[in-house]
Amino acid sequence: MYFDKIPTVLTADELLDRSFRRATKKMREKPDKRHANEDFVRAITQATHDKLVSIIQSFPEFEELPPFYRDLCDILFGMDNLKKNLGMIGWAAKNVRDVGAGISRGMRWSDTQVERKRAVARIASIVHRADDALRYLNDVRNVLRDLPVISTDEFTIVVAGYPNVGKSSFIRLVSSGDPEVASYPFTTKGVIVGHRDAERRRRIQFIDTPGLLDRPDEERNVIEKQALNALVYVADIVMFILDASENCGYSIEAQIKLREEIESIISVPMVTVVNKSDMKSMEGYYNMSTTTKEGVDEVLAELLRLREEMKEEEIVDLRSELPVPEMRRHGARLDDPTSNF
Ligand SMILES: Nc1nc2c(ncn2[C@@H]2O[C@H](COP(=O)(O)OP(=O)(O)OP(=O)(O)O)[C@@H](O)[C@H]2O)c(=O)[nH]1
Ligand SMILES: [Mg+2]
Repeated sequence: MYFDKIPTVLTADELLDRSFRRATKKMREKPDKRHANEDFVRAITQATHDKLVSIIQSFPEFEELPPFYRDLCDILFGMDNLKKNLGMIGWAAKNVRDVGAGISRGMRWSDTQVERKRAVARIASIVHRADDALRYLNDVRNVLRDLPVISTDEFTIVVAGYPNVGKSSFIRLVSSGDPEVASYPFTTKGVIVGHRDAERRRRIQFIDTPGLLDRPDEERNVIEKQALNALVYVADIVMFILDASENCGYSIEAQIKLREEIESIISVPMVTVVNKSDMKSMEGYYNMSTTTKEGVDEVLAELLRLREEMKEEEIVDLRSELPVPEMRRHGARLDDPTSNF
């Protein structure tokens, strides 16, 4: 994963405290009384600079992440915001280095306690100016660490639909995913991953998404945008759930309109399923109830059938792209001694 190794981002005070300790320790190891203050300034400059640089390096290159994660980071934090805050840390690192180097150079002629104090104060002031950015990046780090790990190798079924229609109930029933289920909309606020074992130790990845409303893109909230992002980038199949009973609080017409919109933006097959069939079912669709479990096996069977079909298509596709072997094209036989091949 890209995000699980990012260490806690220290606040300005914590960072200065560590740099101080590192510089003091270094001085104790190499006591050179003649240049003690100059060496201390050099050491604290180096330690502070290195710590700031290591923060920048601990974050991934956001623009170069796979599209799903890149857009997710943009949705959650805003790419410009990320760049601005990382840029602030870069600014602080460079300034600490320049100021520290400048002051320590001058200390060759006047190695005084006063200059040493001046350097420490200047460095502390620069790092404090980056304190907001450091705190912000620590919040980012905490969110990134909890993002779901989405595999790009596993066959992926993304479950979508209006809020409160039973998406999470389905995911809980058929996979290892453990999303919260509740009787109010927008219970699921991010993308949640579950797995189901399939043949030959291959797993199917199920992705639960937050509910979507049928409304223009610019009005969609951060929660909805995450759902769309998963649909567009990671789905091999989209399973769209309708609630014909309208117990979810939304009309079936609005739900069907959303279904059509989703179908128009994705390029993978879509399976539409009416849930809560214990209350109301609808002709022309798969019907199921995650409460009574009626119809759930049939829906699963259809998803697996589609998956098989897609695998076969892939094989055919691959075959048609294979170059026809030269020998066959010329009608030559391997065991033909007169053949030039
Ligand atoms: N009667 C009935 N209720 C159901 C069924 N499936 C889910 N529910 C109920 O519908 C409500 C919403 O279920 P969730 O699984 O949280 O729905 P969701 O689509 O994940 O909702 P959001 O995360 O808010 O988008 C809960 O109170 C469930 O108990 C069903 O088959 N029959
Ligand atoms: Mg949910």
